[in-house]
Amino acid sequence: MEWNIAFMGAVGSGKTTAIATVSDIDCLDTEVAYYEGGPQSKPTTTVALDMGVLELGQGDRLRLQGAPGQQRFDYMWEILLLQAQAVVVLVHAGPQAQAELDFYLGQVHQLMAAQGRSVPIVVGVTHVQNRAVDLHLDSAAACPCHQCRPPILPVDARERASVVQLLQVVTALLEVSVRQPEPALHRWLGQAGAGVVMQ
Ligand SMILES: Nc1nc2c(ncn2[C@@H]2O[C@H](COP(=O)(O)OP(=O)(O)O)[C@@H](O)[C@H]2O)c(=O)[nH]1
Ligand SMILES: [Mg+2]
Repeated sequence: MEWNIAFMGAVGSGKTTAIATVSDIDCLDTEVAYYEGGPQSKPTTTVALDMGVLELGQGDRLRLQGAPGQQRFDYMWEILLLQAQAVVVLVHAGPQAQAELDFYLGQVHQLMAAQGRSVPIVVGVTHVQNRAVDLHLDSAAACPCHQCRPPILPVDARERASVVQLLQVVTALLEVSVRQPEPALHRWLGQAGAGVVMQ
């Protein structure tokens, strides 16, 4: 069985790094130098996608697909989300984190709704080392139903164990969504307005 996991998030949030850190194959990446401008911390940017594979054993694998962070490449977001069975949203810790989270979660919910689908989402907060970081981010506001509350975990995209831990949460949610197909559950929760937190 193969599962496509889409990595979304702003430029510099760690998508390319996270995929390269855990991939069992040499990653395909599409890094190019900025034409102009760009953050000082980062000389290149992803223009199409990152692609890695995490082998789960017995022929099962996660295909890890990183989206470009820049909004001008948002046509790639739609293509990757069309194929995704789950989504990881990476957010760079800091004062802009909630706005980034709202924006990218909002995009995921919107594009999934347009496809009539809903998939498990996990949020990873990167760049949290050696800092007292407030992880009290709210992942519920971005979905119109206000019931979806994707789990939020700190992650170091440079450390294999940390990214694997994040992906274990993703696969656990995938297993649940196979047994209880999430679009149906999502619709039911939205209609019922039940006070149930769906993760
Ligand atoms: N300290 C720290 N640096 C990170 C982390 N994740 C990524 N980086 C660094 O941040 C920079 C941008 O990461 P990159 O993967 O290119 O971000 P992308 O634009 O989302 O693909 C790189 O120099 C990474 O080494 C993290 O969790 N902690
Ligand atoms: Mg990248």
